[in-house]
Amino acid sequence: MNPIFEEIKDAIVDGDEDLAIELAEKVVAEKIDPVQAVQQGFIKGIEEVGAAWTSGEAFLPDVMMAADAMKAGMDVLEEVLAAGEGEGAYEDKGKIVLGTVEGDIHDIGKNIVGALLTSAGFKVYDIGIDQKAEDFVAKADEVGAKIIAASSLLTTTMQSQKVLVEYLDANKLHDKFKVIIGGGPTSKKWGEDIGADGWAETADEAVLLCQQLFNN
Ligand code: B12
Repeated sequence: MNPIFEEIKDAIVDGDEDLAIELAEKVVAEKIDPVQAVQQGFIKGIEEVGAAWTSGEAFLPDVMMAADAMKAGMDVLEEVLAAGEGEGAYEDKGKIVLGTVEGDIHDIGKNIVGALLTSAGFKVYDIGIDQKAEDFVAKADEVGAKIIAASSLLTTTMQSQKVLVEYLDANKLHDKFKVIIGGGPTSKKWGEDIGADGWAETADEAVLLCQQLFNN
């Protein structure tokens, strides 16, 4: 494994934004695989901080600093990730509307899902955080997306994923748009229970899921 991935992980754990940017720039300059940098570096770092917070070894400001460092580094990588399969490739792969559900402001996982989907050739319309069911649907309608992807990191806001599916069903739009869900507290079973069309545990599984859904 390239030692830079470990350095990236440590930069995130330390909440060192400048170093995260510097290392991401090095990934770009030296043509190191950006997907590996995300998976082996950035995600590993934020996971470590998350675990430390959960066990009481880290505090909220530590998490916020790590999240900021993560964002700053990911911003640098976004362009090379988007260039993944060449310009215009998305036209063939399909359009996806992505967002974090109502009541939830977590966006690190969502952004990674967006980056990897983009890098796999999909056109991703990221509508941001704290989004209502009708906002997801309005955007999907506007751009002609086939998939709506909804992220939730809180047990309370998981309910908003259910509301999204119910909204589509109630408006007879579920044939038009498929819904996929994900995020920390969600599960395959939760996806099945609420009538979602798919669930993925990680961003790379989200890519496989979208590839399957677009082929059907
Ligand atoms: C970073 C973080 C924050 C940051 C968010 C910064 C940001 N810009 O996102 C800050 C500090 C702001 C924050 C705030 C809060 N947080 Co917080 N946060 C976290 C933390 C540490 C990491 C989350 C994360 O980014 N993980 C890394 C990413 C890469 O993983 P991920 O999001 O799961 O995403 C992956 C997959 O799930 C999947 N995926 C994600 N989305 C989607 C979508 C689709 C469609 C698909 C297919 C896949 C997919 O792919 C991703 C990549 O592989 C977690 C702890 C943890 N261990 O997860 C707590 C955690 C989620 N937070 C928690 C809480 C309670 C809060 C607060 C309520 C705290 C408070 N008291 O204010 C607020 C919430 C405010 C709100 N209304 O949303 C709890 C939730 C508990 C629960 N079960 O409900 C957790 C679990 C911490 C804990 N153990 O208590 N948080």
